Amino acid sequence: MSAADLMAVLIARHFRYDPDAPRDASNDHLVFSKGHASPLLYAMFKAMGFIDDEEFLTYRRLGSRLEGHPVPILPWVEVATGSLGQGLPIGVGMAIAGKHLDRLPYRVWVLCGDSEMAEGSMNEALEHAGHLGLGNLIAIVDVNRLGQTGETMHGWDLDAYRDRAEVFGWRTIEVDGHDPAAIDGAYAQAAAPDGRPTMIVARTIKGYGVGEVANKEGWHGKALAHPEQAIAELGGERHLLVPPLKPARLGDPHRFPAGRLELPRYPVGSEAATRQAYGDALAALGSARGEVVALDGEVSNSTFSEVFREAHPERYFEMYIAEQQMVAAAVGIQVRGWVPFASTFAAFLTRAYDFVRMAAISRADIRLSGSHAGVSIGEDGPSQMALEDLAMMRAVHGSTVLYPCDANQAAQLVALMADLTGISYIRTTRAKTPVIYGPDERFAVGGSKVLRSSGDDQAAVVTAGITVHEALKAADTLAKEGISVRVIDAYSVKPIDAATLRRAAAETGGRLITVEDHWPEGGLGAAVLDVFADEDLRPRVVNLAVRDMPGSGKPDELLAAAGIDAAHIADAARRLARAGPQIGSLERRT
Ligand SMILES: Cc1ncc(C[n+]2csc(CCOP(=O)(O)OP(=O)(O)O)c2C)c(N)n1
Repeated sequence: MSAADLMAVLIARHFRYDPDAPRDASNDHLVFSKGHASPLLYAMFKAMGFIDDEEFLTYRRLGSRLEGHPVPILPWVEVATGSLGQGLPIGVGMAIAGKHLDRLPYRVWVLCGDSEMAEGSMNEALEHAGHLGLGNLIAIVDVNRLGQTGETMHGWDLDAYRDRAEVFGWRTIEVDGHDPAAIDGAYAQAAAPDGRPTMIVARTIKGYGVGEVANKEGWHGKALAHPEQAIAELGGERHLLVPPLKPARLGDPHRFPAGRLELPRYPVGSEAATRQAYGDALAALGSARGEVVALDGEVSNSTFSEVFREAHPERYFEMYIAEQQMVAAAVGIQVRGWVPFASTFAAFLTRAYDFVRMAAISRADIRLSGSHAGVSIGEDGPSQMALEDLAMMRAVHGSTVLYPCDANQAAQLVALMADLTGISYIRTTRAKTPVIYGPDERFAVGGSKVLRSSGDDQAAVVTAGITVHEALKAADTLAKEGISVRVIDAYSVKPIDAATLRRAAAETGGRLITVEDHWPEGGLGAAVLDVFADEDLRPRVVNLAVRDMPGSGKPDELLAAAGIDAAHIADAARRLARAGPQIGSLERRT
């Protein structure tokens, strides 16, 4: 109710939108950063004629499109909100798409709560929007003084919000959020671009218009005790229809040139880092497909997204050290059909995890690249080592998790990612690794490669990334001792190649070793165990993973210290070979 007047004036006089063509490039965009104000959003949909009373009253019921917080299963909702502090950063992404990619003057309106302005991500958004001069972005801050449990840090001190925005280069307009004429004037001013984003700082009253709750604490998210009285106070039952203003046709969105895909080719036997291959492949993909866009968190010379930046500077966005804003921008950009790849050290993606989680709820298609995986980065020490990223990314609904071991494989997987839906993640390695696959070798999401096998394998080593090379060394050593082991490169950690794992379990008498440069929780070993958890017959799985807190050291030293190098793999295989078959009854199934 605090923002109802703000939104009423918006839809009646300023918001340009064609509900019959919600993906039309000429439409304005509206994001409810305060997603919990969904009753207001759905009331707007009712007023604009998108939904009827009957549907409105299904609010929050099982199966209803009108969930407690907005989700894009509704055609007029573009991104999910409800985790506070996300709508404005995503709006920044949409505004980037408008200004730099589509190059169309549609506007992005974002309704923010005052309490959510305390989120660090809102400050990232303010700074980026100011820095980029996103004149197409209008934030409306509903300063109703109250949050969920009491007063916000700044109460009705509107200047606290205004000053902060102005420091970041925003134009600001303070307004009485219950004075329609003043609101109308503020929107008109905001819509006249001056190269700066605009913040409308509106003084409002929470629960406005209903005496029982107006400006009172303790009513956040609660149902009214006397709804009939409230309806009477608000002027009685009415059925206003306020169709949105049709947008003027803004023209065709800008398109970047496209050509043939020519992925980089690395000679077998040479050495190259998979992070280098990420950058090389992304640049090649950018030449082939004009819709590919790259973002990076100020480490492009480490992740190698700098190769893309040099090749396609107009489609590269430096997000500085603001990982939440980086992922949010990717989500906002993909709303308009662009294909974003965002990269940073894998360890620092943890910082943006809530944005990744929400991106899945947004049904967003984004691609993430995390470099510097695991202890193998060496001297920089554990603050830079990603040791939980596989677990984190596997846990995202509908995600794809890829972990290449060589440059040609990495390049092919990057190309595959462009056409994936949902959240896809590629984990890359700092060190150069031997190129073992030819440039024409093909890989598939859900696939794996069996690199060593015989009819007499006494164990199977399942691994991915840098430890594939350790496993190959171990297999060669063991072969000289007369012990053959199978080596499986499980580069698709999710979905994992369950059929190949089942076959390996059956053909090695149930003796599997998983090896990963990651904590034992939630990574590759866990993915392998998941395959067998509910099987009648389960193999024994030895999980070699990083178990103690690593320090600095040479990569080889750290792999050895963590127990995931060739020597440790060989030891584990010898033990299993000595132990004999672990599940003889597996034969029944094979
Ligand atoms: C990140 C996050 N933290 C906490 C919450 C729980 N929560 C929902 S609404 C709310 C208060 C929001 O206050 P404000 O942004 O001022 O909105 P308003 O008072 O207008 O409802 C809180 C803390 C949340 N949804 N997201």
